[in-house]
Amino acid sequence: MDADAPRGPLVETKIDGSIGTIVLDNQERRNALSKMLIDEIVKALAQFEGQQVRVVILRAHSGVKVWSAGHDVSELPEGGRDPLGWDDPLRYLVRAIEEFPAPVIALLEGGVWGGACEVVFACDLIIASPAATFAVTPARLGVPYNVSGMLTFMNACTLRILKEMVFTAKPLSAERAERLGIINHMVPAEKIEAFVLEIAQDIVENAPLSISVMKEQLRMLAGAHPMSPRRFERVQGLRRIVYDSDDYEEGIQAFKQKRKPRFSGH
Ligand code: LCV
Repeated sequence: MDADAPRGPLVETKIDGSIGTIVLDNQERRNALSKMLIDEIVKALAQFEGQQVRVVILRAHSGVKVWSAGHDVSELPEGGRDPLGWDDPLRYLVRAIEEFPAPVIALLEGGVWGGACEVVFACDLIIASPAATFAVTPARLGVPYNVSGMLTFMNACTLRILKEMVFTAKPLSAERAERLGIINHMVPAEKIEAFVLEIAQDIVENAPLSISVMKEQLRMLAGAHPMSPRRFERVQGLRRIVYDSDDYEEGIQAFKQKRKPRFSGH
């Protein structure tokens, strides 16, 4: 496909009763979370909010091998600038999901990579097919993940499991994720859509205001980690060393050149 050709929508959306569904629809780029794709998801969420949708299902097409390949690497800044700053589209999407006034359910099939893991972990419920996997990949690219993103991950699993995921950058299976309580349910692919719709309908039948306020309370309580300005500044200084490093540059170049990175530690 001609890279410059105008492309149709990158997501499909629909509303059935009080249930809104967003389908990631950019398979040729493995649903990489580009600014364009993220803008369409955020726009859909805003429309759903305007129409008092009571549950959102965020999914890819049935049978995908890759749910999302994570942050669009071609949009990462080349050194000298924080790659995951406040205004990065990925950060914006995570906040939009966390602040959406109704539950967002991630329906997963296929691989979830990098920043897409944070997007999924920011969702309120996660239901995955056995083929789904979760790979947290900053170390694979030499990226210094940001503080609120690490907190999203910390709220999704124990510190020891998170360390294994971030240090190895290897995919974690849906079976193990369910066993560890990282996801709510693992459901066979042929049954997952009906299963998710049933849970969504259960939620729709309850009081939306009560649910919305409990979701916001839990967001505030889960984010209530005291970090002094001094500590925050120290973390930002450490992160700058990483995104100014040769290794950050090498990670991105290696990805673009489709080769294994050779990290020097500088
Ligand atoms: C841009 C892509 C991408 C992509 N960006 O298909 O968490 S952090 O800190 O790491 C954060 C910064 C982050 O999220 O970084 C991204 C982390 N993601 C990954 O490391 C996964 C990178 N992608 C892959 O490993 C493979 O694409 C998977 C295994 C997901 C799928 O492999 P498959 O063989 O099915 P291709 O690799 O051939 O990808 C198809 C097209 O999508 C592009 C890729 O460059 C290719 O484009 P071309 O046909 O132009 O070569 N693509 C894939 N992922 N994250 N573009």
